[in-house]
Amino acid sequence: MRPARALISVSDKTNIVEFAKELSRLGIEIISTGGTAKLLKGAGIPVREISELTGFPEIMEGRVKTLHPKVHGGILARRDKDEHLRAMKELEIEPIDLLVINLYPFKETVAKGADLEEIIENIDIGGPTMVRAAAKNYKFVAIVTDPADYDRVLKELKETGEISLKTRFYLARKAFNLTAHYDALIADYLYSIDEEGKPLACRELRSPLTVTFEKVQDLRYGENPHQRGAFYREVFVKEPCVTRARKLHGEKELSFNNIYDLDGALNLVLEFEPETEGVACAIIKHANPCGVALGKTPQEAYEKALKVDPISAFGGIIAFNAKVTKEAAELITERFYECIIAPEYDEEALEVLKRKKNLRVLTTDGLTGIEKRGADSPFDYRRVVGGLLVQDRDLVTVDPEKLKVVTDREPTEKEWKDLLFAFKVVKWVKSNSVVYAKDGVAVAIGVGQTSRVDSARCAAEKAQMVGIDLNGSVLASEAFFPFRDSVDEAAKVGVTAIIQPGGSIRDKEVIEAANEHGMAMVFTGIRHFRH
Ligand code: 93A
Repeated sequence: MRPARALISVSDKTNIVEFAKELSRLGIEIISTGGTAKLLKGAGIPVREISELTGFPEIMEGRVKTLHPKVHGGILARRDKDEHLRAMKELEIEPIDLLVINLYPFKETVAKGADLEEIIENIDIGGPTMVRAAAKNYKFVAIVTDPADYDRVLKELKETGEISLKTRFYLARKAFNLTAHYDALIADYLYSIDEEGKPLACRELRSPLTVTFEKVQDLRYGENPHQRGAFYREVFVKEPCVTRARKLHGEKELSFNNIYDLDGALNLVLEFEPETEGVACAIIKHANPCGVALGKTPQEAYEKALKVDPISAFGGIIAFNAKVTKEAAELITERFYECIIAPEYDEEALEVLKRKKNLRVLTTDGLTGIEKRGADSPFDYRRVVGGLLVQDRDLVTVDPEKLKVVTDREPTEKEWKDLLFAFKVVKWVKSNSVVYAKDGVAVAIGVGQTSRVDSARCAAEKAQMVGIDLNGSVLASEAFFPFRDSVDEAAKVGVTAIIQPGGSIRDKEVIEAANEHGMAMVFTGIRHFRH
């Protein structure tokens, strides 16, 4: 296809003057809309105004400028059909062979915090209409929507005088991808507000699903080297999360598994308010914590977390809920870790961490934002072959007022503290999970066994191996005990109190076991399965 006429109408005017100049030099006639025409004319490029082509003025502040049969006929006409050619001739419709269009900046307008009226004005109607028309007719027409493609098109035009079918198909695909994403963005945004533009406290599960993702980057590979991988993020999300985190240091790119583990690490520490509950440190391996502790300082929290399982910690991911100090950084750099994520770093801490060339250091830019969690990213997605499971994220924390003591004995004050800590940690451990805790440290973590009693046993055995005494610890289980066996196991190693959802048909037997061992037991009524 040898283009004779181009219509240029762009909001993002990056490189458009250079591109148009070259097109014009190649003898292609240029038609353009208001702002674009002004810019091109200003640069000395011969331009025909769109109103001249349509014989109709741009009206309603530009809302209607290209929505005209002379434009759409010129784009959509099949050049191989007599009837189409006849209609063009009779109605004096001029063919338009090349379109250069990008759309009103809807996303950017939302991002800058504009009011609803301005946001609505930035819903492009004429642009996508032309883009879709041109993409549909790619056999005869070329549609360029991305300034990154200007060079490719120019090169081809200069070398061959044509835009090949291959390129037109490539451009058409991209064009439909753009309009599909653009409309999804609008729907996504509108589902996040009420009719007056106020953000909704929580979104509903929508049908059809219109959550928009944008590609951040390709990754070196996926979970394994033979799998391709890429990283996408939800568009309208402001809460502290790994997808918004900023890398401050570390030459190596984040990997698929790094990002997944960083997510788990950050979720866990964000359970804890630094001011009221203390500094939390979590060390994560394969999405599971191998060390979690609270401390008065990051150093203390880290040291306590590390002691639990120093072997597993090798090559792990570390997260803090508070500013990282130099003292903590010094200790961290004594060992090999992949990544660290925290709201902030002392300047000196950052200098210390930067000595490790491959340690990726990430910040949430001061955000701890526990209260904001889930506001604009309320869903959890699980992929199954051929489909998608969608659910609310598990953002529930227990209300201490609603806890039920079911044993003869009440937990002591110290036990209460550890029980609540352990139940927050166990939420982020893969099921079946149990967490033993003592003095604000998860002293043993039972991870992902297919039976609960195995999780309880494995964790206790591991603690023994490391030389940790579980005597006087408490235990949290993310789901109810189907039998009394786990309670008996816990008693053997000296657990004095247990927290669990309750709700088993054998609750009575389980409570009896706790009473027999002189334990306190608390029911939360909340289950935290994590598959
Ligand atoms: O307001 S619109 O929805 N109605 C139209 O008829 C129309 N035609 C082009 N938006 C329309 N456009 C858009 O204007 C293009 O998609 C482009 O983003 C923008 C370029 O406007 P200007 O050339 O005035 O800067």
